[in-house]
Amino acid sequence: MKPIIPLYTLLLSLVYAHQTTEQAAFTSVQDPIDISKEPWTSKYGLQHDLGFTGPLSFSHLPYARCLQDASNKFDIAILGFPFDTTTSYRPGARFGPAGIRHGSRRQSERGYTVTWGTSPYDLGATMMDCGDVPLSGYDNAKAIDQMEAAYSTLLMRPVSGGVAGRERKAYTARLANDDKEHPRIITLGGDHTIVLPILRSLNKVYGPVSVIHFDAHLDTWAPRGTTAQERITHGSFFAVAAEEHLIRNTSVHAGIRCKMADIGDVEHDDTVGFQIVSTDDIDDYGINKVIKAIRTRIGSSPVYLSLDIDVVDPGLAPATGTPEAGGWTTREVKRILRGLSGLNFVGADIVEVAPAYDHADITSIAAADIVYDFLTMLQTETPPPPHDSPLFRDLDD
Ligand SMILES: [Mn+2]
Repeated sequence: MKPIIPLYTLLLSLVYAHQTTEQAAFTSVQDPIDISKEPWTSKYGLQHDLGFTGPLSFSHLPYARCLQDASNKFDIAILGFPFDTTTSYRPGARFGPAGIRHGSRRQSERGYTVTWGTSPYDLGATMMDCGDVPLSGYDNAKAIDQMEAAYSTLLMRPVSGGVAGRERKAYTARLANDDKEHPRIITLGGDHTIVLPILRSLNKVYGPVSVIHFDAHLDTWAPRGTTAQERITHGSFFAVAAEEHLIRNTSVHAGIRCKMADIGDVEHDDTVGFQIVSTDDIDDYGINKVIKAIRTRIGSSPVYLSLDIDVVDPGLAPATGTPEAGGWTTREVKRILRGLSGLNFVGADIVEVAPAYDHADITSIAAADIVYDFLTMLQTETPPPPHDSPLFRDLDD
């Protein structure tokens, strides 16, 4: 029995030595693995992502948690605000950022279309998906403050200055109070209240901005409620923004068709700073005149673009919180957006995508395609001319 104890002690000391010194030494000196000799790489090359695989970044753009990682500079950022606790009807837009990214998976650096005649990925901006902001799901005041803090953080980051070999234009320096070029952020909502903290943040750089607001609803209704927080909903946030002098009285709605109390709602809307393009105006005046009306009202002011997916007909975008029948088609919205190219955009969002109500990803795909138009529109000086095809030349009218 006597040798057992020393042997046990010896074994313990060997294990201890292995854990503290030998294992560390082993991991620090191991040779790098030559993947070119491994079965996969030697036979099939790199592990590239397919359209329907890979991490979920918008359009397979580079992804970083930009709030904690400032090493990647960008000119245009995608940022998710998963927030839906100020909705009046169907909740679920907290899943919007993930849904829109999912709908973007067939998009990639192959971005040329005959409609635009260019690709957003060839126009010089460095783009990055900056992930989602971890927002409180239980305290709206805190979540709204978190959104403002996150947006301000990215808005004050230095821009990339463009992709190597491509001249990148300055867009925002001449609009900013500090004469510096600021990144432009495309925010994926979230219910529409997310625009209030965004406007608070933009105000610190640009002062009051005009707003182009695509929506079936006004979202300017007079704040009601018995607490400060109850006043802020996805139907009142623009009125709150006007109280705070965040928006100019040169703003415009596009696609309005909701039911209201009476004409008083429209008169109040005017005091908030908006004029209305109704859904039917594209039939009565035509798309080109709608575009001209919006461009004329905005002029050269710094302008923020906010697009509620419920501007699109629920037949083409059913997954939203407050659907309204009889809306614009996705194609009509995209045509109007192209016509707004060259305005002084300081940021944009798409909101109210609630994927749980979707069918076959139809709403997420539409929303992702609209974001693609944002990416191009933000880098284009003038609207693209009509598609020029040999098929249409020399045809009699
Ligand atoms: Mn809205």
